[in-house]
Amino acid sequence: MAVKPPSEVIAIGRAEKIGDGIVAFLPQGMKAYPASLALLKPPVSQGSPPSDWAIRPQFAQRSTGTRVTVQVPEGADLYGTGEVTGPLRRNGSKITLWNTDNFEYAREDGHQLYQSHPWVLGVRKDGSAFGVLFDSSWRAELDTGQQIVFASSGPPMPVIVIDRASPQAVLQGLAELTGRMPLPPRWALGYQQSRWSYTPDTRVLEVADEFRKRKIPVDVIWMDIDYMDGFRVFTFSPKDFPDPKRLNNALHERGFHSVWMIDPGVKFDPGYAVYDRGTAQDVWVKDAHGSEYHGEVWPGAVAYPDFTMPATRHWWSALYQGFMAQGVDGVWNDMNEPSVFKVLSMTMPDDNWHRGGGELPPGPHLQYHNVYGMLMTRATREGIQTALPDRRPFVLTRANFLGGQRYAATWTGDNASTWNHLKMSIPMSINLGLSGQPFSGPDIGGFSGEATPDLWANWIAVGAFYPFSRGHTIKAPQQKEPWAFGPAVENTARIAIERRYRLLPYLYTLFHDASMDGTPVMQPVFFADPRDPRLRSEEQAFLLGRDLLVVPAWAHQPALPKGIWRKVSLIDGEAGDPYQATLKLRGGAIVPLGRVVQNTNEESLDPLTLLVCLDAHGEAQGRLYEDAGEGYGYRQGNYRLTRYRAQQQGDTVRVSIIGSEGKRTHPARDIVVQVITDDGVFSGKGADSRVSVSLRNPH
Ligand code: NBV
Repeated sequence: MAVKPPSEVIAIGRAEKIGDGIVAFLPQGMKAYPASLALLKPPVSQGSPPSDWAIRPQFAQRSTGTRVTVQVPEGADLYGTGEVTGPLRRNGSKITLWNTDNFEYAREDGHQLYQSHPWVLGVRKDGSAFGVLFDSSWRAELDTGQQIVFASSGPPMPVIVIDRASPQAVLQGLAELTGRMPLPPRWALGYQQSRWSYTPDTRVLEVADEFRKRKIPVDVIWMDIDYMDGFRVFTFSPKDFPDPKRLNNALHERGFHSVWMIDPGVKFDPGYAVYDRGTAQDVWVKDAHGSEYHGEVWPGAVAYPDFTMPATRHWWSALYQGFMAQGVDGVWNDMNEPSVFKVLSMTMPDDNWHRGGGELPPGPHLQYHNVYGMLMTRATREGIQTALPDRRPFVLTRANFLGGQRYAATWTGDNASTWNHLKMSIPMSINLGLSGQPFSGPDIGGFSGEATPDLWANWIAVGAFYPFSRGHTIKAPQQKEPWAFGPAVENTARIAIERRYRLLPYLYTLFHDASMDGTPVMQPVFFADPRDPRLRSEEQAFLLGRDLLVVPAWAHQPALPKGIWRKVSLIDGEAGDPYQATLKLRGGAIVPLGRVVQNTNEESLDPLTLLVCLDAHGEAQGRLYEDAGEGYGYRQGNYRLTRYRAQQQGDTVRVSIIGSEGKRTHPARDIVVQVITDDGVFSGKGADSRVSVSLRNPH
């Protein structure tokens, strides 16, 4: 009897250039590029790849699925691979791509979390870079050793390789392929406060008022599952949240926005309108025998919408019409791995059946599990967009997939109040950014367990600089609001959050950049100099954009990029606080700052402050992006992107506008320029776009 070889090589059937420095490889037998959930649109061939193209996948068929191997150029450092625990540098790691509700990251040591990104970024010794995208949603193991091995439980898939001059350029290529994060509303960049749960509605307002009373800036308050009527999605508890519209109005009056949770599981409860209508429209995931599948979650038995079906997504989207009409501003999609209680797998069976439709073929859960959350957020986003066509949707999701930045921001799930999880949060968010998702952050303070005042203070001091900055906690007696740890920690929190608010004009400019070309907001330090081998593993310090380096107070002796980096101070009092992260400005950069405001509804840019750090030639440049902060006027050109230049001539630094874009008129406002030098900070003021600063009298 012939023994089947364990692995049969499949030749490359087609290799096609599909972009600048981008080649798609199709295994033999694959006639056309199949429907892709990761890609924004089907790739279009631009002819043959360059003859010297170096990185090529090798495909093999195995009894258990498909194995793809890619040789890693000698000395290359690997990154990306999505949301996983462990070091920033991914060489030598093994992860499982199978979205998993992973409380405290305890399962599989956190090598399998809520999201899947079949994507590896490589940076060669010379600073040039490549990326490998395995275009498959099936369960897979991703091994990033001497070679990259992607072992999928599914059929052969296309593999796309990007090869460009720098890691930044490779990430732009990833964004060309998988799409960009749409520009969020500006309020979503503010500090946000959550807990499981603020209930009843009066408690929500108490917390909101407490922030205002204590003058701690904040923009958003979050409603976790307990606002619902018996955990039925799209309902409100008649006892605790009898009038959500009134609550939202009251929050809006206080300058807050509100985000409310919606889970995918719909209570199996004949008589409950959402369940009844879903059943009538036949939207549920089926088991292997074709019956409605039920799993158990918060409400007890639930049915799960089959988001692979266009009709289901349409039905789900329509549910947001009434929901958003309650004055809800944003939506939080949780439990969408999908999570199922009381089963070992913690999710639905592999052979449950998704019916697909449109471009998606029908298939088993094993195929669609990893994109369940992404398809849910796609429908959520579309629903919000239809309900509130003039607003920018804000969706936060726990589960997602490569390309999911098109639909939702993300947080890193149920972390713990430990030092380890605080430290890990930085490489996790950086690697999400290096996997296409610029808008992420962990639960500040840690979700589960008790945070000591010291830990919480350290966490908020750094947490103010995550792209997504939200404090959250599990249902437990401990309060984790900024004032819950006593006056000293409250002061640390106020300073940290005020620093974020001063930086919002810069942050918003970075979000604008990310929405244009996929450049991450939070960046690894090696982005400052991809050729410098010392920076490749730095994972405590990080960059915000190109110009600002954040060094946590606990990060001892991080490797810093060469060149001029000068310490800057944003808030009086920060110097005396041992918890605050050190912020360093790059020589050659101008960073725009606003005033401290209590929320983003307040005008913060009069005066506009420009922080200047001159390079060795006495020059610096920077940009400021401004628009209405909400809505789509910016797409009609109603924005302003201003470029500033500072030049030293003798003892004077002159700052002027060297270009601007957009129809938004140039606002009449004061400009304060602060030039950071080794001898101190020199300031100047001006009413218009030309400001001179004398370098004779430091502050
Ligand atoms: O809805 C409750 C929680 C939520 O607070 C948390 O952020 C999610 O990650 N949710 C998980 C469900 C229960 C977790 C034990």
